[in-house]
Amino acid sequence: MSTPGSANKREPRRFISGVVEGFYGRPWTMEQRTELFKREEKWGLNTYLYAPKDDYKHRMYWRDLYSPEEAEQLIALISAAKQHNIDFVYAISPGLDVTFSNPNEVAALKRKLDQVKEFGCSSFSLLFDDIEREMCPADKEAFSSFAHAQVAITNTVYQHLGEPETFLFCPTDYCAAFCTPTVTQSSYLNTVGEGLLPGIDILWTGPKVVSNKISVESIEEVTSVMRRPPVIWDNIHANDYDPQRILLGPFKDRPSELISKLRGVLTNPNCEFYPNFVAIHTLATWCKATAEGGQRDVEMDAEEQDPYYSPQKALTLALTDWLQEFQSTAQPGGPCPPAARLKKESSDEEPMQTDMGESSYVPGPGDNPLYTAEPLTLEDLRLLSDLFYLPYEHGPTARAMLQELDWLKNNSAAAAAETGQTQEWCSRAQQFDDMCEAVVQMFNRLSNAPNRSILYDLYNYICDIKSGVGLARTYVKRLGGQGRPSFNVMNDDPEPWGFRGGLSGEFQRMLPCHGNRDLFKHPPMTAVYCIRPYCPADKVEVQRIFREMQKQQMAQPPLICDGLSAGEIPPSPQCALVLEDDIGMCGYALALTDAKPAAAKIQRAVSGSVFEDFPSLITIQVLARVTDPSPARRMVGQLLSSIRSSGSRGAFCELRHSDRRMLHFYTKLGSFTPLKMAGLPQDIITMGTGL
Ligand code: GDL
Repeated sequence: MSTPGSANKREPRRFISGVVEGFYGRPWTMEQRTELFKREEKWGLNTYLYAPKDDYKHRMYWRDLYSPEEAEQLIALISAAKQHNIDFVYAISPGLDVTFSNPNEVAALKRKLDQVKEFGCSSFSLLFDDIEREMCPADKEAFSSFAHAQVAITNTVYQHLGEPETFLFCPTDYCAAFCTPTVTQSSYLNTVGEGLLPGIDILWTGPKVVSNKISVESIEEVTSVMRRPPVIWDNIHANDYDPQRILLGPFKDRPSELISKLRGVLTNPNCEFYPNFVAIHTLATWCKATAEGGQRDVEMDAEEQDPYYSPQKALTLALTDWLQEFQSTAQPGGPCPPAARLKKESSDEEPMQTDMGESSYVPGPGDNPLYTAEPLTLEDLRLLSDLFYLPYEHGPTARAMLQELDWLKNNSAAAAAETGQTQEWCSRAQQFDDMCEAVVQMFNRLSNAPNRSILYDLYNYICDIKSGVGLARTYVKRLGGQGRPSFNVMNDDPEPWGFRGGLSGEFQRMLPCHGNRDLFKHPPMTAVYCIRPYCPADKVEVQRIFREMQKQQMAQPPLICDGLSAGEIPPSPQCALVLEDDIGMCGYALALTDAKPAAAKIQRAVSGSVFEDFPSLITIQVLARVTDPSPARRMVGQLLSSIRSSGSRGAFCELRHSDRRMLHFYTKLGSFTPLKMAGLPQDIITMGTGL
């Protein structure tokens, strides 16, 4: 039975803040969740949204009621949340297979939520994220749209449960990127906004699924469409989409001005429970950073723009507290404190080596000294956080390391060819080596820390970064002329850690440009580009770009590729792409898998051996307004991959000496090197790459 309308008489509702366990993969344990409630209470957060994607009865078997054993656990959990003043919100995701128009389905949903209500839960949530948008025939018949179907079932369930104080709805279009054509014009979101009863709050992840920044303007926009301020489901610290990443940087790039414009923020953090200390602690600091309640920060760094919240300071606060936690032995698998060690009996949870009973071995004069663990430091944790920072940003030390490696790589060959590496090179190589050593030391001290629960959650990641850094370190040593040949990173017969990443790594490396984006070289950009196959109707635009670019160069002597750009020679199949931005076409990339006929056409003499190694030709032009080199790089990558599939052994390009921009571009690509060709007109350079 419903208890109508209570939403209207309520006091101004408190800002919802806390954690959503909403990731894919292994759910947290009941103990971890109880620990979470303690932390949330201590740090001033107030909500926990139970939504583990891979929990059977949350999503896949949403209709199934809980067994007596499961019920007992949930009852205990809900009561633990209450004890710590945490609002336990039970979420259910029926969207995989629910038939909205079938009364039995609605009844099944009510029955399940009634059961959870009996466990003591009073806050609920219906989630429709990550599901098919297509309705079944029966629903199409009953509802004018998917949004109408979701609104109907949500309102029914909300009223059935007595209009709970907290009731959250997650739309299928839960971020701006999913809205078609735009947030304001999305008919889905407008229907949801108009149709959902006012006491129901709506979850929103921001501009994207994992939002780099969330601006005040974007929230004002979505608020007007939803007819209520959203509760942010923040995926900034989620890592379920990439098994090589864990996010240990501070909550960031959400201006604290947002607090007064939102209904709440719930973070959906890393799958590993213990490393979420930083994610949750910094979110809690952010939540306190209001103009009314917070201290205005008078020592604000020039880079920081938020007067009430500094991510760097929040991070230091979090890491300082986290350091204490690493010292704790009060968890399974940790070493015994010395006094307890004498009394403790062996337990199943203890690793073998700590099960030493009362052995307090004292080495003799000629014996090995005992291994002594150095304590972990705040600097170690700062480094750890820098190495595993945020989805779109590496921490300062990680950035510095990448920058140094890049410089050492780019400046080594020229210097070494003459008199060996310069003094500057050597001293920077040494500094790089020191930074790598700090990572190894951090790894050692972390592995020795008493709190094994945190360590085990972090272990794969720190091992991975230690190996990655180790490879880079060996490479720099080799550039500097040190290191045994067997250390050669490019060894013909490496150990498996010399070709890392498994099958997935192999797939990535096979894709053009390794199929990846390095954050260091390509920080998130704001312009959106589209690369699509060339079609005959594009000929005029391609010619226009060609002429525009030609204006800036001498047109004589002609290049082999000119006929291609001018539309006189058609490109080979699958070998033509165009680049567009929001203004229009802004570049193109064309190729011939066999360049011989085109060379003959302009009577260019090219030696047979060059055509043997590099039978194909590519040309690319990008207007000056495209300052980001990555779209051009991606086009070249895609062309080379098509040329390779045609069976060609290599490709070349021709450039004029005066075309500094393209020269720089091809040089930076790394794969193209200058080709020596007799009889080439003086101001033309040819560069080639094997495939
Ligand atoms: C998502 C999923 C979430 C997942 C996250 C990160 C929402 C609303 N849903 O799209 O379960 O953990 O991405 O991969 O964010």
